[in-house]
Amino acid sequence: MLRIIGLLTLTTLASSLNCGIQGENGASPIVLPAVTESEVVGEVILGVFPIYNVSATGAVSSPHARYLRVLRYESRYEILSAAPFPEFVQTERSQLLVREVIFTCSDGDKIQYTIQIPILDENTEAPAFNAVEYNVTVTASENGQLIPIDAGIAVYDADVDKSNANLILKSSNARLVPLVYEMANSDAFAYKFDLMVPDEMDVGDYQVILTADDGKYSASAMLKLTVIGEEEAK
Ligand SMILES: [Ca+2]
Ligand SMILES: [Ca+2]
Repeated sequence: MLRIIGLLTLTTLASSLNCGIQGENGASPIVLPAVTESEVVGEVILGVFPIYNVSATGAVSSPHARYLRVLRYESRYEILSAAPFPEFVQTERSQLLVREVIFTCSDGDKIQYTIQIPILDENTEAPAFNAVEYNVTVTASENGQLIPIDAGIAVYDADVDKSNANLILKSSNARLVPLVYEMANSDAFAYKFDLMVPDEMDVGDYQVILTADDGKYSASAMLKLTVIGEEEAK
């Protein structure tokens, strides 16, 4: 039994070291240095790998293939950007660009490599409200409790890393306190923006400016709030 295991190990090692990228056997991904999304908007050489004894290369089918271009020379393999990285980050909603490639050795053996390029999201997307103006009517309460206002207000930030979409939501009326919930959304970070109104707010019409700030960009919307008395509501 021991002899068989030893033989298998030797065979695997021999075939995996037959050709390919020098110093790499394909067992673990090759991770290139991280780049920030705005760093690459045109063609840039991202990595140069010395190769040996390679007769052909072929990319494994990958949704990321269109973002990268590769050049194989006799003794090196180059990987270049083919599309702007902000486009990659936004479209794929990912910060890891992956390319898998199969090298064919001159004797027909094959070896597969995974190359990973971390692309760091930057704060490039501004917050956005789902409307420019909201209208809502609430009844003044008699019992001293706070009344949550649900005016259908939602705010989105399409950045990919949460640190670039951590919104601070405010109302211009200090007596209207934001009540914020995070919502599930695959295209952007999304927040439901309700308000708490104290019952002692006088009956009348109020115009409230709502703002969303991500630390770099901000957006605003108008809330037209009407407070009516208990009698009026009946
Ligand atoms: Ca971004
Ligand atoms: Ca943002």
